[in-house]
Amino acid sequence: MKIAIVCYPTFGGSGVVATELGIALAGRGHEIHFVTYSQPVRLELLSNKIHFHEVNVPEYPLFHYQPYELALSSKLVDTIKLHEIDLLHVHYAIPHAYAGYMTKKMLEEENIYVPMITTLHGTDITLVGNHPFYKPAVTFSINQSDVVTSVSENLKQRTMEFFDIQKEIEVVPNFIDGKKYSASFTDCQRSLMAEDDEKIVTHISNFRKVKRIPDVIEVFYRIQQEIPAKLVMVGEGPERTHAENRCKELGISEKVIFLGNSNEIDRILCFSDLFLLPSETESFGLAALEAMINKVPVISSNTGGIPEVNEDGVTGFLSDVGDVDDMARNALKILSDEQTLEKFKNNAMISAQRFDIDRIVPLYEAIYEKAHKSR
Ligand code: GMT
Repeated sequence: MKIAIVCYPTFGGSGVVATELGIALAGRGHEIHFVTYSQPVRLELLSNKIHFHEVNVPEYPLFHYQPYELALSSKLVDTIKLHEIDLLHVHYAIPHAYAGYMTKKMLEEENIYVPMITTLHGTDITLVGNHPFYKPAVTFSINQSDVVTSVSENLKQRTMEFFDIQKEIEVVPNFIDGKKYSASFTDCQRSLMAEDDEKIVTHISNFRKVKRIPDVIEVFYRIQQEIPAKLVMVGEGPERTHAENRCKELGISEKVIFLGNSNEIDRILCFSDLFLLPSETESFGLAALEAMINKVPVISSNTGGIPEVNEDGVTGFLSDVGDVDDMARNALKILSDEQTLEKFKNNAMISAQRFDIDRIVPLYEAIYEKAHKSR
């Protein structure tokens, strides 16, 4: 099939999932057209099966806010007509499902019918989408999608609670390419980050409030009081400066390395012993899954879709949101004993295979086939 994928191209779960999905679909013979405002960060290789169409929004001083939805839907109409696209898959409801609906309507004027699949990722429902200023438009565009998918059972339930949804929501979990990771590094270069006797604890996120970055620091503070350890912080966002200051106040700056955004997540996870994800909420927790496939156990909050990924007592531990003492206790249970650490590492990698790309991508393909047939 010829599929247009709309996503956010920046670092962030929904863009990563959309990009990896497009690459996998291209590998399975589909022709993929990414339509977004810049080339997705994980899209390294363009090929005759993967195309990128940039949405440009001309600046005009009259507009206080430049109309991205207008530019996106116009670009989609042109791209779909020019490349005879069969299907539109939008990731993250705001404003992509809204722009997608307008695209469909414009095309229908020309007797072109293109089904739209909307994948809900999390904050489009739990944080942003249910704001009263957006809610009617988000409800409308979800209901107008031909198929709606969500990345976890929990996100599906929350969507039904928050919005008046008339459609069935299909759960298609996020996925990971196990082959890519098993083929990765044999030499993890731990020495780049830590001394031989130190454990390496890692956190990766966009450093927004919802990630509870201060909890990451508090948990690590307690860990390093008991065992030699380093904390590797990967990502950029509004909470970073505050976190760096807090490390200084606690006198642990020497033990905490802030790396900023990185394209080498697997290289970093390769030398990590433990992953911290104490988020306020998380529809899925793709970062936890990426850690797990790299044999890194996860200490997380018990919220949203995280328990669907991190198995309590098996691949890591779950604690109440904000319970940093419990998180630190659990972290030490794993890190203080080599045998326990090895057991959790193996469990994490085995459990992550539930979400292997070869299991999940066919679920999307089946949805595409069905939507295309019932056009
Ligand atoms: O976590 C973020 O803030 C980024 C956000 C996104 O849309 O890029 O992530 C959401 O989608 C990811 C991919 O489906 C999920 O793994 C994350 O759990 C989800 N984030 C939240 O629900 C906070």
